[in-house]
Amino acid sequence: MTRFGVATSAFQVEGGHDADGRGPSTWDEFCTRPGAIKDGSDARVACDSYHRFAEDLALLVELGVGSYRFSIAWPRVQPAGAGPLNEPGLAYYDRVVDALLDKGICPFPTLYHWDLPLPLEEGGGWPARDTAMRFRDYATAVVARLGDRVGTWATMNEPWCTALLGHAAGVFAPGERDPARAYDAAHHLLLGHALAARALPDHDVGIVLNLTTVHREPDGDPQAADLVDAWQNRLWLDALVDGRYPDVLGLPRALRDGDLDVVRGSAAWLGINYYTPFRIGPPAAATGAVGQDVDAFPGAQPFSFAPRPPFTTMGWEVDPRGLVDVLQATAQRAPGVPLRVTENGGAFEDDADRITYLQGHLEALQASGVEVLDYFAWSLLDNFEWAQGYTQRFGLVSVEPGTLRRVPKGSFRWYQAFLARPR
Ligand code: IFM
Repeated sequence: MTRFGVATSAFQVEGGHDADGRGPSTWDEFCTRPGAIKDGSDARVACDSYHRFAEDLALLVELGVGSYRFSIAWPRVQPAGAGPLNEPGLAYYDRVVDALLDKGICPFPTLYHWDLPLPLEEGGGWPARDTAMRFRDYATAVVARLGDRVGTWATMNEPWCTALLGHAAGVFAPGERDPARAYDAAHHLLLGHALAARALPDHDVGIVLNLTTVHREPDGDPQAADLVDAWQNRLWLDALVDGRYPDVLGLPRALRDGDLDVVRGSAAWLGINYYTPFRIGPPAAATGAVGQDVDAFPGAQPFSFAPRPPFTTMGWEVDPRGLVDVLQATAQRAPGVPLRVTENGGAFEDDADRITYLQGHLEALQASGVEVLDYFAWSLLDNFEWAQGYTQRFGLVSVEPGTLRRVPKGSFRWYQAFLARPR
């Protein structure tokens, strides 16, 4: 039976950017770059969940969730990215875990949701092999502290975003545009996940991927469709399931003998973050239209995306059928590996659209026939949406600018009623 929850991530909600010894992350630095964030904002305060977790907890209890997916901020726990741990930072997560358990809510932590400690970025970041070892050590230290109460861990959230949006398209931290380094980063993210998972044999350690369906329109560019699918889906699944990389991508320069043996079979479960399908249109030369992140698919000639309405305010197509397809495809690709939907939701100005989105996707979840252990709606709160700043509202709860007062939306009440239904 599926357990239902909600999700957030540390950088997007916590704030407290320099509280109790937290150090800067690569995203803190990225936010200072002119033009990097759409509304010029940053996440120094965000929703201030670091100081207001009690309020968030009360919302979780009121909502009636069975689990809460949150992430642990590496720069809060180990500001240098190596060496001594920052006790007050770790103590915060200790309190979060205890408070959730006390209310009967399962804590579901992710160890890395993009906020790399800045000293590690400056030392080479994910394109450098050492970062994978540092992640293993950090993960081991956190689990040593919280693992008596938390059995299931996610290592990485959407490594595609860090590697490809961060190092090829340059629209996410660290803002680099170098495809070869992006592929090295992808490899080291997988290696870091696998080293951590293998160092924690007594825990249930998985990874969260943003997999999606890739459709080629009748006039769509076949080479682009193949490359998009390879970067978005096959790279991660081929490595994790079969210990290889897709032929069309070649091999990362960073690959060393034995690495893929470590990666193969290292995910005890797979988390799927599903938001939207990709429809690949004609080469851009034919349309003049280039999708904003096409550079995140190195090797493809400029091509266009052809999303169909309705759209979220992110410009993402709403297509619940895509969730059915991605669940069925992943279940087939990774037989026997337990699946979770670790994020699903939509950014809308009109909350009625959010309800329609959630309802459609929850029906799709059921219709897929695939066994899914957990489903997490994204997100509990309106929060810092990365390069989009505060312009996108994914929350079931709005957060008033200035006062940071939490105000549940109609979608909160709708999900609350859904959760209360007997199953
Ligand atoms: O807000 C993000 C989250 O951090 C990762 N998955 C996608 C969400 C919406 O863009």
